[in-house]
Amino acid sequence: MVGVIRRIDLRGQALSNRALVDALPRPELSVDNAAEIVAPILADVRVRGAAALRDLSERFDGTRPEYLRVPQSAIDSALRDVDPELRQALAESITRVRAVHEAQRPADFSVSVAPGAEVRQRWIPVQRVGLYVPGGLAVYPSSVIMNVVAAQSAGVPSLAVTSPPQAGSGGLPHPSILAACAMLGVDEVYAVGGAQAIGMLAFGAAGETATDGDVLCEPVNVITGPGNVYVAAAKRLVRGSVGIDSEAGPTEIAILADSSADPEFLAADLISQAEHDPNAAAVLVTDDEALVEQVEERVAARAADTPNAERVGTALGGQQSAIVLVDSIEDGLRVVDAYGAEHLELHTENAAELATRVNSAGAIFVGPYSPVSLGDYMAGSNHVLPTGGVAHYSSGLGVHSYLKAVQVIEYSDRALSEVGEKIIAFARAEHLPAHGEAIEVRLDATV
Ligand code: HSO
Ligand code: ZN
Repeated sequence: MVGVIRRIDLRGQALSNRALVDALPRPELSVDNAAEIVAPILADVRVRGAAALRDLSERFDGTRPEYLRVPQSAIDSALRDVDPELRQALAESITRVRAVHEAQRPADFSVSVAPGAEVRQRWIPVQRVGLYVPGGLAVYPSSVIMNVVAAQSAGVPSLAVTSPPQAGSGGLPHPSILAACAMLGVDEVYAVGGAQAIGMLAFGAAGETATDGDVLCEPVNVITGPGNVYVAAAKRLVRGSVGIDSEAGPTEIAILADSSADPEFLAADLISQAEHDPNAAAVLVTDDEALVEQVEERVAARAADTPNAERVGTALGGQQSAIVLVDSIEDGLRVVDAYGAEHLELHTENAAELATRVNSAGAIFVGPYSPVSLGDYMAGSNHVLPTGGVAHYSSGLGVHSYLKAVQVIEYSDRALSEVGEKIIAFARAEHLPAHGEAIEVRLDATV
């Protein structure tokens, strides 16, 4: 039956890491599968630019946008008309997210390796970035904040935001998204969504007249932002010609809980992320069978009542969601580490201590009063986080996503001559004598 979370019982089993990975729930529609669907869309945008974007919008968003680039007047009026309560919420979120991201900026440094031998490191912002804001099943002004504030805190000079056109908003992105852009001082906004938006940002797009110099959008250097599985697949395909943040596909919540947890909180949190997407994943890992029964009961009651019940039911009943029973919280820690969830909530005794021992998660939410919804909007942390196990090797969105480190080398003649013979020995060993000569010519000059 749709909506019932399946159980996976790992108790009494000594699982190798490999077996653990196989036992864990993962979605059916992977980014790999979606890539096949997305490749021709990217090719179309590359060749036909704006004309392709209009056709693809009609096909996938059910609207043919009048404006692909949102006029400034529409951004201004969205800010004028925004609900005052939402405006205050956006402002508070911006303040908190900015505080965290300003603190994230890494420091430049300079090391004197020997007298007169200096290596410096400078962090340089990427010059132009494209920020994707989803808007299919729901609209996400909060994602505007997460992307834009991180890029601004990194010092990025040029940024473009793109979000799907909404049939109900005259083919423009949702007004709340435009209002958030206005509050952040963003004036380059496109009404383009899905894989086609990623193509537009990666390749740039010619304007509709297709005459030389008619450009709708200039290409960017880095594309970030969450999206559905097709957006994630498109980002994977354009990676290389542009940089991307870690893959942020359909959302995931994992909860590690013991008998101290409140089943009502757990049920509410599992459902909260399930309402994003029928492909969203909700995973509860616990050593307490009584808690499982209580959570199942509370999930059933709450899921029946929630406005997005259909999506929630599909997500919870899908093979990507599960309740995993383990012998102990220590075993549970191994399970959540192997899973590498986008969001990991810890509802256990000593949750703060446990958090220090987690190795793989996009973000960790400690204790009963730090739910994922807090992080989605208001904690100050970023909600664009790695999904699908990418947390094993990658971080969530942050200032670092928009920075490159460059090393600057400056040696004096004396400092060079001090290591000259050693460099020449290296060059000889690598059969690259011209490398050695580039040193010798200087040593000769200094004697
Ligand atoms: N949980 C989503 C972010 C979000 N939730 C935005 C609500 N609005 C992915 O981390
Ligand atoms: Zn969310």
